[in-house]
Amino acid sequence: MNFQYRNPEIEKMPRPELEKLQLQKLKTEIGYALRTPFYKERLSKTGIKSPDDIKTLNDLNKIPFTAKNDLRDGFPYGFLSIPKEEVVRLHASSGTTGIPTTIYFNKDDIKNWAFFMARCIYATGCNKNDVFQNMITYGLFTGGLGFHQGGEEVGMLVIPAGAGNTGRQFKMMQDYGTTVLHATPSFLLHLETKMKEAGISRESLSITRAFAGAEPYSEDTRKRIEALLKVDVYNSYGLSEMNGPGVAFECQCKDGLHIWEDGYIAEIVNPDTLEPVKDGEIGELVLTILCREATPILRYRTRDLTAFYTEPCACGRTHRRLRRITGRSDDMLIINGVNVFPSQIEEVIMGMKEVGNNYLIVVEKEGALDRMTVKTEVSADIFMDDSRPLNALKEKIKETLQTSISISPKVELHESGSLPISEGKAVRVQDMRPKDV
Ligand code: DLL
Repeated sequence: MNFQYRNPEIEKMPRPELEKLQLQKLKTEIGYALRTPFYKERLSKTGIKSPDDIKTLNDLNKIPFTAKNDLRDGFPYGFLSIPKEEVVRLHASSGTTGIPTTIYFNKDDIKNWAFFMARCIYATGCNKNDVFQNMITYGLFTGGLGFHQGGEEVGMLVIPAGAGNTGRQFKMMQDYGTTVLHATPSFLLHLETKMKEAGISRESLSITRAFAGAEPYSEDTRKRIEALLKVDVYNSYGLSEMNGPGVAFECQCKDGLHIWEDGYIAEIVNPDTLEPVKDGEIGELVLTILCREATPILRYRTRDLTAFYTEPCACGRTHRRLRRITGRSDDMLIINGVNVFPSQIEEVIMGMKEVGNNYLIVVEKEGALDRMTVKTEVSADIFMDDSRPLNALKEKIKETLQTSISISPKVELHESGSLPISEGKAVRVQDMRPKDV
């Protein structure tokens, strides 16, 4: 195979040199962190008062983990390390409550993000001759703009298509001769179903590659998309707290995701003991960002479960590979790429006096897409045989959820006391999606 490298001197850097580079960047990042109210306080307790207190990469172990709740508690500016007038952008994702996790960027941070994204895209064999249709949400979500900047950096023609509307997507693919797609894996499968329904022939399209990420999927799903759409599918991993996409990506070997270790320090720990797992064992990924000034985040508990590959990759890159994410160590659900915590739904419905005491969230597959149903009891003084107030309540729940978590689930109302009660801890989520990861 003919591999291409965007930054060969870094991508194939011998590990001792790579670790030296990490140490140097970690010290710089600690300097940024010490300017934030949050880390100033936290690091002072560990005796780290200046970047020079970090002598080796092992000194990272002295720093406590950072959790999503910390980011929430620091909302809105507790993690900001630069004056506000130097911030040029923010992105945000949902937290466990209504408070979003907000990440700020200065101009250089945005450039760095594009630099890593371009490296990912290039590693799959793309170049400036490609036409790249970015079929994912633009906006506060990082998938749209993250890939957009990376595509432009590679020099591809980028179509900011955004998510949804398969009819329009096919039209653009045909009109502009799209060669590369980016979407969630569920949307790629959905696209294929719609393609058949619309009678669009695969031969009328020029697509060769697709980037798929933002939600977990199995190797079987990858193979299925590849067979149906006749494209090479590359797994793409990232999270808003670490910029978004561009953290880890598959190369042309399509066997594990290279994590860019000049941009991130990756650790894998046992989620219960928080001790490092043995090399090759599954645990929770913990990340420290080395490429952002405005919002430094150290030892972030991603909650994503994965393992390091122990063998080097055939492509010659020295940056370690992660296994496909197999699940999470918390209860976050990902519905068609949108992150949702059950607690956010609870907050919305339990705030309504017409709603009773018990509820259940059911997630299923409907065709290729995820479908969420919120089943909730109504309060005891509502009569189930009067449909007008019931329909109004359904609409109210739907609209409020759409506004607060960008998901419009099916809503089912049940008589007070009729939903099953579990004997132990309440079971609030029934995830019926096939678990083939
Ligand atoms: O999903 C960033 C992204 C956009 C990644 C586009 C790839 C493509 P968040 O919305 O903050 O950011 O969600 C991050 O999504 O912690 C994982 O649980 C999950 N996730 C992301 N990529 C993958 C993947 C973006 N390839 C959360 N496989 C992460 C499995 C993934 N899970």
